[in-house]
Amino acid sequence: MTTPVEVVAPASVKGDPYSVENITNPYPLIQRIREAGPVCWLEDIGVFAVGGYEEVWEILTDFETFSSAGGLGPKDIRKQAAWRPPSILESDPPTHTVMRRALAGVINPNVSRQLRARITEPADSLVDRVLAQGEIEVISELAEPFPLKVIPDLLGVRHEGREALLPYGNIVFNAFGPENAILTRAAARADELSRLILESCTYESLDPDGLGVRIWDRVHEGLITDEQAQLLMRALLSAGVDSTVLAIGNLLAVLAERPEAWARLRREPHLAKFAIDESLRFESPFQKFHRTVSADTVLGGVRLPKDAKVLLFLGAANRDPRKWGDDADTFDLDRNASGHVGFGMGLHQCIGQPIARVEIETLLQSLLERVESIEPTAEFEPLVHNSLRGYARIPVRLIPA
Ligand code: OVM
Repeated sequence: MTTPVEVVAPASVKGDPYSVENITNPYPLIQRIREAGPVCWLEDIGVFAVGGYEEVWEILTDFETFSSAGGLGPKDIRKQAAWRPPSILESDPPTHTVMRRALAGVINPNVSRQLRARITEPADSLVDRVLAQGEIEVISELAEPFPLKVIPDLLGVRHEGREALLPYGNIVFNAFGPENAILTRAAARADELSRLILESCTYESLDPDGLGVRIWDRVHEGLITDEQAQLLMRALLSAGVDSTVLAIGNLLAVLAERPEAWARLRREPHLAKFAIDESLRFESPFQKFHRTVSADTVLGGVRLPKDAKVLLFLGAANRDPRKWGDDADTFDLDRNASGHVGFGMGLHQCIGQPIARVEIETLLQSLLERVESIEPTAEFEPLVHNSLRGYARIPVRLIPA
């Protein structure tokens, strides 16, 4: 005999997570979502929402019940066409499995080792340059230029069209939210930017010595189609720049606001890796996206009907006191932040993670060696964005060591 699951109505929560107020400071709404129960109903936008670590983890690791093929935004792209052909992150097995295998053959630990050796000098010279300036704006002068050089150089992407990378990523990540004014503004040049990006992803336009062309080897082996290879290249270019820019920005913002943490990292540089994971937990760049329910189910006592969208708050899971303790809202260099969902979890967990980590580690190490302190010179300006959290401007003064 099976015990029937007790089913309750989800608590209703007021508040629009896409309002400018809740975007610039998501934490009060996030707390109400977590405290409303395992699953709540966001009445202002008409969607189920989950902010507890356990439930976010459960959804991310149950790809059979919580599908990605409906897209990560609020509309079901199987019913209403998406703005572009679906990506690997908008797929389920068995399609996903083949695509993931093709990428896994290209991004491996060897890549990160070679990348580290290659980008140490560029990181050092970038840091020397901004240090000579003294006062800088971190996003435009440090956080953007570094991934914008590292990623296309690594993949062998031609120079023509590289200017499309940031604005294209801005469309992609904003499209994980509703069709509001934020997305409309980001998507103004969608056709032109899509064309530039797709042209950069063809076999012919890739440098034969770069990593990107290795994806095309998988076509020649018969694992994936031409179209799939182009879309996997597109995925690396979509996912690999904006997210890392904000991860670098959030880390440096957190450390600029905590001079004692900067001083300690300079004394104990082996803590750098922990600082990076703690900042990914504490200020997760990728805050929220949706999954689609594949078949009627019950989660945390709440009935979720087939085809319903569920909004996952990764940034809430990463500050859930039941997982992280009563000081979950504190940045703590002594915390073990492993298990955070800043890179997701399960089948779709960020495949570019080793690359992002090497970029962030290299830049941080270079700064720790050369910079005595980072002093904010004006209030940091938050980014208004549908799915990413970070800053548009981080004005600081760098004091040389
Ligand atoms: C993609 C893609 C784009 C943005 C983010 C992402 C976080 C993937 O095109 O596959 O993963």
